[in-house]
Amino acid sequence: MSQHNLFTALRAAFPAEMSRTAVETTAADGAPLFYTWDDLDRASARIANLLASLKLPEGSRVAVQVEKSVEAMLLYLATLRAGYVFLPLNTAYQSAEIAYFIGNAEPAVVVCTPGNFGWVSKIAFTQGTQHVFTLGDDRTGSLLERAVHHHDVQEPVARQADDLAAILYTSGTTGRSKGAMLTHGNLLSNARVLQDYWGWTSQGGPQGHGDVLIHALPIFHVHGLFVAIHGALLNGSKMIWFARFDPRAVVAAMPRATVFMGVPTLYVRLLAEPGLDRDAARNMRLFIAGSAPLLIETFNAWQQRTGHTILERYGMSETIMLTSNPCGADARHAGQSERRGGTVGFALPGVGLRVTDDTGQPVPSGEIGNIQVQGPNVFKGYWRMPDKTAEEFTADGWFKTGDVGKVDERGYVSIVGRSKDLIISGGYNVYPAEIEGCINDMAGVAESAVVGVPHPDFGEVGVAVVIAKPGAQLVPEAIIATLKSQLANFKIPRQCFVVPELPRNAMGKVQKNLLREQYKALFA
Ligand code: MCA
Ligand code: AMP
Repeated sequence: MSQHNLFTALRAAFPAEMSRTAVETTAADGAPLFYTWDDLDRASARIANLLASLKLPEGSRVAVQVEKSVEAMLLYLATLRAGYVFLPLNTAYQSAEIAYFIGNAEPAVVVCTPGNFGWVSKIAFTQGTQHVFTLGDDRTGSLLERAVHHHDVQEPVARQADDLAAILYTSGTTGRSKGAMLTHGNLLSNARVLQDYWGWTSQGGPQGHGDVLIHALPIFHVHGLFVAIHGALLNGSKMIWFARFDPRAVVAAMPRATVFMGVPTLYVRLLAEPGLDRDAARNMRLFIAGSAPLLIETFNAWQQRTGHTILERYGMSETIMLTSNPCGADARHAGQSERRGGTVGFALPGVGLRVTDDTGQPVPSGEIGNIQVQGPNVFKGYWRMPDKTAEEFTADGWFKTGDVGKVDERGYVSIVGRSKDLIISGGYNVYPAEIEGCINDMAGVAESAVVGVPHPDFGEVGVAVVIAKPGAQLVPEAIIATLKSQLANFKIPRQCFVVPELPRNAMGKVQKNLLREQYKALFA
């Protein structure tokens, strides 16, 4: 049987010299920690063999909510090896959110932090999960205790390109989160395109072994889990691994690295670091930004401070990467090599991208419309939601991104807005409908609206505007406190206002644009 397991392709790219350092990091006590390529291979084999020993049904989901660690990455690789489906969960999610994901995905295995075992295992066992393991960020927990008894050699389970590799939950503009189903073929095809497009190299670099990636993003979303990890592994590149983003430590690591990936907030925070200058960035080859709009001010400031031009790219959980500014000259676009601030570059090779009006007709270049895409990177659909999946595709098979943008005559794509009601805060997506639902359920609330307003650090943050029921007395701080007990911290509005009425149009619909305008200077 042909082998399309993504792990097999990643493993084939490991360098012949398996004793070389693959990951360099710092232990919880501050001591330096090194993992060789051999360590990655053998440790992920042990975990894969542990998973195989559980005799799980075909297509089983392995849901994981743990702090970032190299072992958490190994668990991802092990899940691929064993042929199961990886389901990463943001560590900020609270019990009600976790209960929904576990109930919806019905994972056969759940892995959580030792500290959360009590409540997570209760939810998991109630929902029918058979196996709950723990994994701490200091190599503690039952997962590794069990894995150590398994063999350190494992043949990756044969997978077809169309078989599921991961499910990533993304919130919906209405209703609950949807699980985007990504296949081995989606992930590998996109990783290979990026390997070529971003010029990953195994030559040169500060240590002579080619590119070295600074990995400072969380690993429960596309950016840190797929774009960054696949990029490094598929090139046999070392990673300098940070469990948490610390701007000073990242600047200190730059002379030993060549590639950095971050959401715009990371760039804003790095620019606030006095040590960031041309000398610190002297060995760097590529700074990549995405997940949220990069302000032109940040793009320009970075150029001035470091002499490097940030490469901005655009993607989604459902599609992985869609467009990118050029790394070198782009052959398909008349040799264009300019990274243009305020644009997300060209559609990647193999990605079809079109801009349409609301009737679905393509608009001429330069005109604004809805962005639709297709390609081998586009997901298989939403987990157990065939109707939602059908809604998000056009009759001729294009995926509706919900982003609004334009393509200029040279092929550069710009995102100018979103037709979906979404706030992107520090690179995390926040769906106002979910927050409004929680507020509307509170006693004394008649109605609410949550809007995104500019924020110097997070790009955008939410502001809640609430109407009380007649006679009810609402306290904004109490509303925020209740939300904090229900939702992940990044979803909590930064401010809450109780007002007598919301602006409405003739149809009675709340005019969120007017609220955004009213509160736009709150954090200026
Ligand atoms: C933390 N807080 C936030 C956020 N993160 N609030 C809003 N938005 C956030 N993103 C809250 C904390 O709960 C805390 O609240 C307060 O802000 C201060 O926390 P701080 O210590 O400053 O935060 P941090 O721990 O330093 O985290 C900031 C961060 C982090 C490093 C920017 O949010 C982060 O790693 N973001 C990256 C997200 C990412 O990887 N996105 C990629 C998605 P309190 O004080 O009240 O407790 S993939 C994707 O979008 C697509 C596919 C793509 O194109 O890549
Ligand atoms: P997610 O569902 O978390 O994967 O977020 C995907 C969304 O992030 C996209 O639909 C865009 O709205 C947004 N996004 C990602 N990259 C960029 C970018 N470079 N510029 C503007 N928006 C972006």
